[in-house]
Amino acid sequence: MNTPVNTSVNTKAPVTVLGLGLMGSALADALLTAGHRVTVWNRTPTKADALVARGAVRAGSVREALEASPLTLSCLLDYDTQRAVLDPAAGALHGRTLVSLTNGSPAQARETETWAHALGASYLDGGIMAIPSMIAGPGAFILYSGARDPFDAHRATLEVLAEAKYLGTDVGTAALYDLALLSSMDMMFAGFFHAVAMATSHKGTTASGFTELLVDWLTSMVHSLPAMAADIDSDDPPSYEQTLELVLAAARNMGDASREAGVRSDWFDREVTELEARIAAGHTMHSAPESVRLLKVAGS
Ligand code: FVH
Repeated sequence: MNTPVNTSVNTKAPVTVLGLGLMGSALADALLTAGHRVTVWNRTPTKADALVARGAVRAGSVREALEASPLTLSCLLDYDTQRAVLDPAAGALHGRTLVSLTNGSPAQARETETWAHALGASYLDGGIMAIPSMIAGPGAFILYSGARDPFDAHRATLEVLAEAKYLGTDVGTAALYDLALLSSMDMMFAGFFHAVAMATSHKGTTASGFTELLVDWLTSMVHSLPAMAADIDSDDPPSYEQTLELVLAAARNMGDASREAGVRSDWFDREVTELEARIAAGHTMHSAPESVRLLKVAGS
């Protein structure tokens, strides 16, 4: 983020960025690099210094920031912070577009859309599927939902940040998919940490050495997901099933091996209890559709 940008060639659409944490700074930096006129605001103004040195305009207030551009990207800690920041200057959103890239729930996205529309503003909700260093690089994508018109109008600008994937007019969809994807990542990392804790109880085993095996294993397992998804979508009998007895035996073994390795076994202990209850209730088979069905029942 060090090279100054020649702002005389910043002829692309003006954009405002609210929030210059790690992610907001990366977004503003990418827009500057792409030749946009970027106005920035942050609660702690010094965080804008590097961007201003590169050619960004520092707004003295949130109102000034909103008035500087037809499009504002908000990348703040959470929705409560976002509302607290925007409320005092909300009138300036009239006739403009707000895109929230702040992480929040589908209900918060819907509430914010209603609030923005009442102000005469267009609103898109976004979910960033990247870490700051990935912005404007390969592999990054951002999910958007909400009215189609503002997405089409600002798509070229949004594509500067990351591939822009539009999910439809139900404004809560981007947040739902974002958090569902994050949940899969969280559980993958939890599985990784558990596996490394087990494996490194073996004298001489390093996390790095073991992780080579783990990556090979998880990569091959990822390829089984589309077939499972097809089973979940279908009313036909699943293409792949295991007996509950087999799954229970494996869960017991993983719990026992965890304890022998001096590692917590709570996850497997709970799984054993649930599997025993299913078997006691007369169930015999385990499949992907059944796993999803049980989760949905537990949540309702
Ligand atoms: N960083 C990441 O990898 C993830 C990737 C996916 C998307 N998330 C979401 O992006 C939002 C911002 O994340 P961030 O990484 O920029 O977060 P921080 O570096 O912690 O910056 C937080 C900004 O929020 C401002 N802020 C916090 N509290 C207040 C407040 N009460 N009033 C006004 N602004 C506030 C903070 O300001 P300051 O501390 O610098 O003054 C930063 O600008 C977030 O939703 C992620 O879930 C990032």
